Amino acid sequence: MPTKAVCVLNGEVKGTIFFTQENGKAPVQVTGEVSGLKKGLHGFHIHEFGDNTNGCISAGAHFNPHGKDHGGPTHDVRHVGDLGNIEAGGDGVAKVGITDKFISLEGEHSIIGRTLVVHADPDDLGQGGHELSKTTGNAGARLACGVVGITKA
Ligand SMILES: [Cu+2]
Ligand SMILES: [Zn+2]
Repeated sequence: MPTKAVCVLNGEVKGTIFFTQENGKAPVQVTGEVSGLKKGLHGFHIHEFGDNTNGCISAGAHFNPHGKDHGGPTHDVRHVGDLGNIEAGGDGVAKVGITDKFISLEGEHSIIGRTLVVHADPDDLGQGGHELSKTTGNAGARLACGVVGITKA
C-alpha cells in the first residue's frame, strides 16, 4: 500500500506536491511548492477523475464520495477533496504545508489516480453566499492540474 504519492502540476502555473501518510492512517501531510501564481489565495482541491484528456476540465467535480456540500478543510461537512486554499506571496510562489484528516492514500478516501487542481481565485470554503459556494467554493478557473501517483516510499 502506498505511503507516498506525488503530483506534478502543469498548466498556466507549475508545481510539485508530495503526499505522505503513515500506515494508511490519517492524517496525510501535503507539502511542496507552486510558482507563477498571482499573489493571494488560490483554491486547492482533489477532483474526482484522474483524466486530463481535455485539460483540467476532464478531472470532473471535487472528489466527494459521500455526496456532501463543499466546505473548508477544517469543516465537518466538506468534500473529501476540499483542501482549502494555498497562498502565494509577492513572488508568485505558494509554499504548501497542509495536514489533512479526510484524504488518504488508500481505501475509499484514496486520492491515488485522481487529479489535484489549483484555481485562479480563492475558495470561499462554502461561505461566500455565491451560487457556486456549496459546490466549488467559487474558486474560478483551473490554472493547473496533475494526477496524483504512487511514488517510491
Ligand atoms: Cu478545484
Ligand atoms: Zn469541494
